[in-house]
This record gives sequence, C-alpha cells and structure tokens, in this order.
Amino acid sequence: PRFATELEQAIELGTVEVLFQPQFLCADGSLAGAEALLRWYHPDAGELSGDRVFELAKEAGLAGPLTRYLCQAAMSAATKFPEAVRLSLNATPDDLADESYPGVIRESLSRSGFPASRLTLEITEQALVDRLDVTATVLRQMVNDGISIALDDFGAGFCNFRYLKVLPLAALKLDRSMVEGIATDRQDLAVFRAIMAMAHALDLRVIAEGVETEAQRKAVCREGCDRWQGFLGAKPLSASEFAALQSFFL
Ligand code: G
Ligand code: G
Ligand code: MN
Ligand code: NA
Repeated sequence: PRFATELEQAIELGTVEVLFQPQFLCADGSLAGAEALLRWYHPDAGELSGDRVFELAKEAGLAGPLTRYLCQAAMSAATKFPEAVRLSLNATPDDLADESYPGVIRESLSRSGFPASRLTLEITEQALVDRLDVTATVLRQMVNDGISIALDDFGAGFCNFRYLKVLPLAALKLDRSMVEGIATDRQDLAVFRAIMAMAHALDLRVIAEGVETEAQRKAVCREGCDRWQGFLGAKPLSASEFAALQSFFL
C-alpha cells in the first residue's frame, strides 16, 4: 500500500527514470538503437529493476499508468536522438493482452512526434504463452502502424518455434546466455550458428545482447548478427548521456 502511493507519486512527478542502452551496427560500429529501460530509486529499497517495478505496479493497479508514462517519456527523449537511432520499447505480457495497447502507443507517437518507422517493440514469449490470440491481433495492428517487433530474450525460455511463424516478427534478440560462451565454447558456438541459420532462413534480423567482451563482439558479428548491445559498448545511460554518445569504434 505504501509502495502503491509512492509509485503513483513517482509516476506523477516523473521521478521514475527512463535510461537508454545503446545498440551498435555490426557493419560499421555506428550507433543504431536505444533500448529504453526504466529505473526507480526508492528511498528505502534502493534501485529497483524494471521487472520489480512492474510487479509492484501491477499489485497497485498502476501498470496501465506506468506503461503510458514510460512510452511517452521514452519517445519524447528519443525525438532528440540522431535519426539513425531506432527506439526499442519493452512490452509486458499484460500490455500485449490488452486491446487498447496499440492506441496507447499511437497516442505517444502522435504526442511526441516520434516516427512509428523508428520504433521496435520488444516482446517475450511469455506474452504468447499467456494469451496468444489477443497478442497476435495486437501485434498485427502495431505492424500495420509501421512498428517493428523483436522477440526478446530468445534462447532463454522454452522457445516454441511455432511463434516464429505465427507472429509478424522483424528480429530476434538473442539472450545473453546464448552469447556468453560463443567465443570460448564449441557447443555454444554450434547452437548459435544453428539459430543464425534459422533466423536468416526466416528473414529475421538478429541482435545479440549482453555483449561484454571484445571477443564476444567479434564472434557475434562474424556469425552474422546485425547489431549488438551490452556492457562492452555502454550500460544504460540517461537521455543526455546517450545524446552525447558517439559510435563504437571498431
Ligand atoms: O534493466 P533491468 O535489469 O532492470 O531490466 C530487467 C527487466 O525489466 C528486463 O527484462 C526488461 O525487459 C524489464 N524492463 C526494463 N525496463 C522496462 C520497461 O520500460 N518496460 C517493460 N515492460 N519492461 C522493462
Ligand atoms: O530482458 P531485457 O533484454 O529487456 O533486459 C535487458 C537487461 O540486461 C537490462 O537490465 C540491462 O541492464 C541488462 N544488460 C544489458 N547489457 C548487459 C550486459 O552486457 N551484461 C549483463 N550482465 N547485463 C546486461
Ligand atoms: Mn529487452
Ligand atoms: Na533480453
């Protein structure tokens, strides 16, 4: 109950922070994307992760307001980023099971002036497990609006390969557990290669996340990923830090 009041105030005051983690093109190291990640610094509990804040918001009946706040804040900030930078927003399973969600996104797009063609929605397979029917409909509306969809955390869950066919996906985002051993473990590399072959056969672009070392960056790019993201490039940054960022020099 106390958290609920505090979170409600934080949303109103705009003290829930939106950070941006850069994504880089494998081809030339240029800055090509920003994943919006929320942070809330609670006076007693300290820094709370995105998942935890959404859990608390859901319990407090504030998930809808939080989603609307984050969409608006992320898109407004992203209008100041270079044109080559796409914005990635994470969507919760609840967002995607809600038929009013495409309208929420549309409203933020029109209020902020951020173009739909530069927006990627990151979804997880949990949304599909929960409500495949509604989620598929919601996603098709978003794609009609010009938004791209990426399947996040790929390789970390149960990976029902049927989703790759029934969903209007533009990209796979490989979970960092797929990336971790790629430069040091033959079996990890074999799995990575099989996923890349499948993704390319399905015309999906691939982004590697959790890239922490130069050896991992080289390997994911050599194996055909389009983009990479991870602490090697940068941790999540404030909007002003992000705007001051340059390319990752190869
Ligand atoms: O950055 P962090 O470790 O807090 O992220 C933890 C999880 O919280 C990630 O899986 C991420 O997808 C989720 N998350 C972070 N920011 C957001 C957000 O703005 N919206 C949603 N729906 N999820 C987020
Ligand atoms: O699940 P999702 O991909 O939306 O969440 C991304 C989370 O991963 C964020 O919390 C972000 O801070 C974290 N992250 C980003 N890059 C790295 C990295 O290189 N290593 C690790 N361990 N975590 C990362
Ligand atoms: Mn994500
Ligand atoms: Na992820």
